[in-house]
This record gives sequence, C-alpha cells and structure tokens, in this order.
Amino acid sequence: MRQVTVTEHLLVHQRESDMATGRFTRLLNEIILSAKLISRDVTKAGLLNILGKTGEVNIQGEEVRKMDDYANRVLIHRLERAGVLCAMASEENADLIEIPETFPVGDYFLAFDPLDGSANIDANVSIGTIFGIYRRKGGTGRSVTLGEVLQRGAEQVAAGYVIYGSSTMLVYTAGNGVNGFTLDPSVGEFLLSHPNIRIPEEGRIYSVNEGYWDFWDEATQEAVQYFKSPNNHNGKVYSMRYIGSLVSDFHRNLLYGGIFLYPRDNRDPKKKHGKLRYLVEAAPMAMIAEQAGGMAIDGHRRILDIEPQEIHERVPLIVGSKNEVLKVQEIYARHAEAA
Ligand code: P6P
Repeated sequence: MRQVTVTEHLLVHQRESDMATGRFTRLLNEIILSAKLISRDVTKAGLLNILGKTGEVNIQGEEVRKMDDYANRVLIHRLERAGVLCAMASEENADLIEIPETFPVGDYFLAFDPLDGSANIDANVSIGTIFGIYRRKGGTGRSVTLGEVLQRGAEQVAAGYVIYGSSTMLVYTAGNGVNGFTLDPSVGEFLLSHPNIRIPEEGRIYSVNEGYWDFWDEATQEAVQYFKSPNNHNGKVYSMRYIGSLVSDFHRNLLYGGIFLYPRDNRDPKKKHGKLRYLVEAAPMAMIAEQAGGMAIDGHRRILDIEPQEIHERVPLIVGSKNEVLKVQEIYARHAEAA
C-alpha cells in the first residue's frame, strides 16, 4: 500500500481556510513531534529511571508521575513556541498556560491530557495523550480570559489522541471523519494505517469499573445490569473489558464496537459529577466518537453540547456504539421521568 504520511493526508483533506494559512498544519505537526518524543521515552521508561512518582500532587489531587511531568513539559515546550496558540489548558496545570512574551500568539486554543492513564505505566499498560483544538472565541493579544477559550465541545476544530501501546498510533478528526496513523519508528513518520474509521453501530463489549457498583445511582446500576444479562437482548452475550486507561478502552471500542461508561458515583464529593475531565478527556473523545458514527452523552445530554464553566470541570462519560449508547440514554430518561 502506498505510504501516506499524516502531514500529506492533512494537506489533502484539510479545509481550505485552515490549510491556506498553514497554522493548523503547524499546530498539528507540533503535536505530532511531541508524540514522537513522548513515545520514544514511554517505550523505554523503565530504562530511563522515569517511572515512579515525582512526589508532587497535581490540581486533580493525583500524584504526578515522572512520565506525566515529562510529557506535559514536552507538549508545553513545543506548542508555546509554535506561534499558533493564544493559550493552552493541561490536565496537569491548575490554570490556563499563557504564551511567553518571547513567542508570537495565535488564534487556536489547545486543551490536552499529556499522559492519560499514567498510573498504569509502571505496569506497561497502554496509555495516551488526548487533545482538543478550538479557535479563540473572543479577544486578542497575549492575555487570555477563560471566557475567550472555554466553549462547547461542538466548537472543537479538531480532536485526537495518541495511544502508546504495542505500536504508537495517532487517531484524530478535523471534522471530516476519523483517521488512524501508525508510527513507523524506523522512519519516524506516522503513516496512514486506519483510513476513515467507523465505529460499529452495535457492539459486544461494555467497559466500566464495576467495583463502584454500590456508589452508583439506580439508573446506572440498571444500565450496567442490562449488559450483564443476555436475556435483556435476545441472548446476545456482552464481554466486559476494562483496562482503566481511557485511551486504551476507547480505542478498542472504536475499532471493535462497544460502550465505555464512567458514570457519576458518590465515592468522593469532589468527583460527584464523575472523574473524567470535560475539556481534556470527554469532549475530544466525544468528537471522535461522533465523527466515527458513534455517540457520547453524560447520561442525558450530548457531551458536545455541554458548555464547561471551568478548566477542570468533570462530567460523566458514556461513549461508543450508537445502539448501546441509545439504550443507556433510554434507561436514564425513564429514571428521570419516574423521579
Ligand atoms: P478508575 C486514568 O486515571 C483515568 O483518568 C482514565 O484514563 C481511566 O478511564 C480512568 O481514570 C480510570 O479510573 O476510577 O476506574 O481507576
């Protein structure tokens, strides 16, 4: 098969306006370079003494791991000098990351989780970088307010993830379908390997952390029970697969079909709206899912219609094959009516 690089693919398929300026291409290329740098070190972290913890705690109250910190610094370093961003938001940083005086400011806003699932890295489980790209929606110049960048996920210009697994893959959408590119380390290029990814309308996999069963509301318990009982769907048997790394669970369901659920639970008052972050996890994955023919809801609302009020806002996420997400939505709606 003729090898198509991600840059070549982007130039062919990118909407005229963005391509004309080349700024979007520049932005994506800096994300791609960051992914190559992160991939290089993630795949041999055990040899570089960059496993383990830094001893710090991030805004989420989670222990920062050396690889998290490294990936975060790589992305910030590459993107702040690209001249295409007005600001960034990282899962690892409490506030907006502004562009230093030494570098030009652009019109895009980038939100990212530098290394999602990194608690798994010491066990050599696949992890990933997740990103969403928006246009600045107001203001000019270097100082940026939250009001100028926070917006509904539906406003994303592009969204994607890099999964550092048995191979390193970039999966992204710029609003006209989803494509997957696999890194060929021998040439240092992401090559088109999964053109026009479509998530199967119906799946056989459900992904959820059932250890939280007692902390869920009744609607969630009924939704998960639905997948556990073959007699609910004419004897069809679902498999439960849960890696505990969003990018890995999402990627498998995107390719094979299935549903991922991270519902709200009442274990921790700080996370009563669920654990996953809207800006750097739910919204990018929701755009990818919809662009691949799937769905993403918080139980009731379309994820992409939610307007975040703060950078680290958390939402429940139910995402995947349309058939399964619609079923869960119906269960939540019935419980809401009965309430
Ligand atoms: P739990 C990783 O920390 C993460 O944010 C996602 O990658 C993953 O889906 C989720 O948390 C796992 O959370 O509570 O099941 O361990």
